[in-house]
Amino acid sequence: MNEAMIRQAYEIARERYAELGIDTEKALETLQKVQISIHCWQADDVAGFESTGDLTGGIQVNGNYPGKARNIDELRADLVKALSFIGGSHRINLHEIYGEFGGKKVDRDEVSIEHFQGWIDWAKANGVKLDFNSTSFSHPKSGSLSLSNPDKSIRDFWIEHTKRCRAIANEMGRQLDDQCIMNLWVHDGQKEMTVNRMLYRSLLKQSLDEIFTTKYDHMKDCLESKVFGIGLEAMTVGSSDFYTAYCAQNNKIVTLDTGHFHPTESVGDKVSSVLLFCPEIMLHVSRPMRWDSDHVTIMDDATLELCMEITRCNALDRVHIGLDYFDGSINRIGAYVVGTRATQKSVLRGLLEPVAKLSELELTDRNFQKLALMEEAKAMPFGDVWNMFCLRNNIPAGADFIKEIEKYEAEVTSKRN
Ligand code: RNT
Ligand code: ZN
Repeated sequence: MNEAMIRQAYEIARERYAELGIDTEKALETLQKVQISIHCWQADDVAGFESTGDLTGGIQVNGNYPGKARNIDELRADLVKALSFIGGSHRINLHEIYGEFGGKKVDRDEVSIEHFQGWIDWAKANGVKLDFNSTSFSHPKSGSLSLSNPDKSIRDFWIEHTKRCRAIANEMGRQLDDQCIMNLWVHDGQKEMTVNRMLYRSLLKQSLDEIFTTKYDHMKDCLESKVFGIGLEAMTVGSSDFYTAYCAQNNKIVTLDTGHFHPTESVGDKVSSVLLFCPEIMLHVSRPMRWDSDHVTIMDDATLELCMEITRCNALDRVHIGLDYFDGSINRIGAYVVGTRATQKSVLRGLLEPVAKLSELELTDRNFQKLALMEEAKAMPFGDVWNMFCLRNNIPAGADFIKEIEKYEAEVTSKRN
């Protein structure tokens, strides 16, 4: 895009927003500081570097688009490429199965910091921070129950795994001088009508209590619920009620994955409720289509509602924004860039909302006026502010990144097989 045109359009946009009482400079400054936790697993369809086994645990990747990352070097190169089209400084969210195992079999209850030192060094060199996840899926002991398994030996295996992951996360946070957020999602559930709900849930609670006995200074725990997984349709042990209550009682961070609720539930609506009882929220922004399909995030109504709710609650410092989608049917670097930019754009839309005016109208019962202003706000030139964000970050504005990704595909990813 033409730089002079971007500047000119921005000046007009700045004045138009000022008329509504909004300072676009302040919005850009805030957006600059919003870190997105970018999931490493879009690059290789959640395969990881541990084995060549199938993806289990009720999640599924669809599509066979050529060029997925086959090893750690390719995955890192793809992430660096994607980051070059994303303004601001961000975080990379790793799963335990993405450790550097050097071709050796390192079982999940044997993993330690040595397998992630390379990632920490890479993060330092590339100016990103790290977040982490334990991995209970895609393993011979995954079955349908891990931390809630009535078989103590299996439960203990996953407890040991999760404890080790927390220690790794803490070391990541210490070395990078920034709290590492560790997410815990276990697929535990049942395919069929379940009679032992209380048993599984009390075992999960017990396992979590044991896992969290160690206190760390450089990591934070977050817990992710889900409504159901493929093949585990009848019940999920770690339901929304379970983790919301657990987090409220134990001062833990709630992870809200936008694909993990009933299709008509609003995740945006949950922000204020959760923040009144839990310290912080971690988001897994995704795009569920009919089910938890993990389509690439776009600036749709659900994402906008969620991001605008964060800014309305003035809670950007208590909500960590992470992404969680995996689409194997399109260019995967493109998937990263589209989803991350869409999330940033949605946050920007929130920052440019005339909240003070809308709030006053609502509190004084001027509801037609509120609705009218909300509608008109949708037609404000937010794209001109967004392009300025891109320009200042020295990244392609508008759709200019498309041809750059095509070039990387022609030169790099298409040559993988
Ligand atoms: C699964 C959860 C979970 C995973 C990742 C890979 O439904 O959303 O967060 O997507 O851990
Ligand atoms: Zn998730």
